[in-house]
Amino acid sequence: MSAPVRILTAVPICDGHDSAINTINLEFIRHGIEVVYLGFHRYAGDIVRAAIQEDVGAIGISSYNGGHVEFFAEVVRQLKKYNAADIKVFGGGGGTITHDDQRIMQRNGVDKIFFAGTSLGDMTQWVRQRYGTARKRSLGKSPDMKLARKLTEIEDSYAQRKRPRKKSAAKRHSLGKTRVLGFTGPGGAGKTTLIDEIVLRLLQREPKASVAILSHDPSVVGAGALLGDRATMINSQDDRVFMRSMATRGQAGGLSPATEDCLALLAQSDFDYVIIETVGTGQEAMPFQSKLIDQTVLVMNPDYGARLQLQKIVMLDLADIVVVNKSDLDRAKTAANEIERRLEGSKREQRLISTVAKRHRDRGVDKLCDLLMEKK
Ligand code: B12
Repeated sequence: MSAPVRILTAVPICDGHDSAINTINLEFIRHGIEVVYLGFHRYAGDIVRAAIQEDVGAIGISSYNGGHVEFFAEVVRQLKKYNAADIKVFGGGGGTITHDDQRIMQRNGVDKIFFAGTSLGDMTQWVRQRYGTARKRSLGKSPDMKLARKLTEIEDSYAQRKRPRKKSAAKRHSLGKTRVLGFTGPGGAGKTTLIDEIVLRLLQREPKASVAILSHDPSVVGAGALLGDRATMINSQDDRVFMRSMATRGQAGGLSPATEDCLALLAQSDFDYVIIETVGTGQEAMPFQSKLIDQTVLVMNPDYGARLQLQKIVMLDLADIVVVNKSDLDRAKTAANEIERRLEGSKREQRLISTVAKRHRDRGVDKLCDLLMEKK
C-alpha cells in the first residue's frame, strides 16, 4: 500500500464559478486522489497557507472571472517565498484562459492549464502520473511546514503499514497549557461551522493564542477522499490557526488509523488549543478513547427522530457537553427538553447548550466557548 496522491483545489478571490471544480474533485476522488477543497472566493495567501499545512503535492486552481495570469503568478510567488516551490500549480478555466495566457503562465512557473473539451479521465490520469511519484522536497523551514511534514510521515507510515498500531506514548500531564477538545456528532449537525465560530472567539478572546484543528472526512471505499471542511471554515483561515484534514482511510468509527499519533504530535507542539473533529458519526460511535482529550462535545441536530432514538446514542452517556445546534428550527425546544431528560439519567456532570452556529454572534456559541475555556 502506498500513500494516496494528495492535492488541494480552490477557486480564486472574486470568483464564484465552482461547478467545474466540484465535478473535477469528484472524478479525482473516484480515482484514489485525496482532495483538500478550500472552496471559492479564496485569497492567494489562504491557498498557499492551506497547501503548506496540508502538505499537498500540488494546487489545482479553477479560474473563470479573469485575472488568472496575475493570480496564478501570485500563488507561485508565495510558494517560493515560503520555500515551498516543490508544491506545483496547475488548473483550468473553460473559455476564459487563452492559449496565449497559458504560455505566459507556464513561464511564470505554472505546470499546466487544461482547456475546454479535455476529458475528466485525461485530467485525472495526468494528475496521478505527474504528482503520484515522490517529489524532491525543499527544506522545510517554517514551523507550519515542519509540522505538516511530520504529520505526513505519520500518515504515510500507516498507509504503508509500517507502523504498529500502538497507543501513543504522550501523556496528558505532559501537555502543559494545551487544551484538547473533541467534537463529534452526526453528519449535517453543523460541527464544522460550530468549530469555526469557536475558533473565531478563541482568537478574539486570547489575542496571542494559537489553535490547531485536526479534521476528518470519510474516504470513499477503496478510493480517495474529499476533505472539504476547510471550505466551511472561514474564520480559521488565519496565521494563528494550523489546520490539517485527514481521511479515515478505511477505518470505521469517525477517525483515521493515524489520528492518535497525529493528535499526540499536535498536542505536544505548543498550541494553546487543539480541536479534533470526527466525521459524521452513527449511534454506536465512541470516537474519543484518547487520554489526551480534555473535553468532548457531542453536536446534535434537533431532527434526530423519535425520543426513543436518544436511548441508542452512546455519546450521550460519554460527552462532557451536548450541543443542540440549529436551535432556530421548529423542533429545537422539544429536542432540548428530550435530551435534558435523557441526560438526567447520567451519573456524570454533563452540560446541555443550544446554539445556532450559523448566526453571527450567537449567544449559545459564546456560552459554549466559555465552557471550553473554563478549566484552562
Ligand atoms: C456555468 C457558468 C456560470 C454559472 C456558475 C455556476 C457555478 N456555481 O459554477 C453562473 C450562471 C452562476 C455564472 C455566473 C457568472 N458568470 Co459565468 N459562466 C459559466 C460558463 C457558462 C461555464 C463555466 C463552467 O462551469 N463550465 C464547465 C466546465 C467543467 O467546463 P470548462 O469550463 O470547459 O472546463 C474545462 C477546463 O477548463 C478544465 N478546468 C476548469 N477548471 C479546472 C480546474 C482544475 C484544477 C483542472 C485540473 C481543470 C479545470 O476542466 C474542463 C475540462 O473539459 C462560462 C462560460 C465558459 N464557456 O467558460 C461562463 C463565464 C465564466 N461566466 C462569466 C461571467 C461574466 C459570469 C458573471 C460575472 C455574470 C454576471 N454578470 O453575473 C457571474 C459571476 C458569478 C460569480 N460569483 O463569480 C464569463 C466570464 C468572463 C470573463 N472572465 O471575462 C464567462 C466566460 C461567460 C462569458 N463568455 O461571458 N456563470
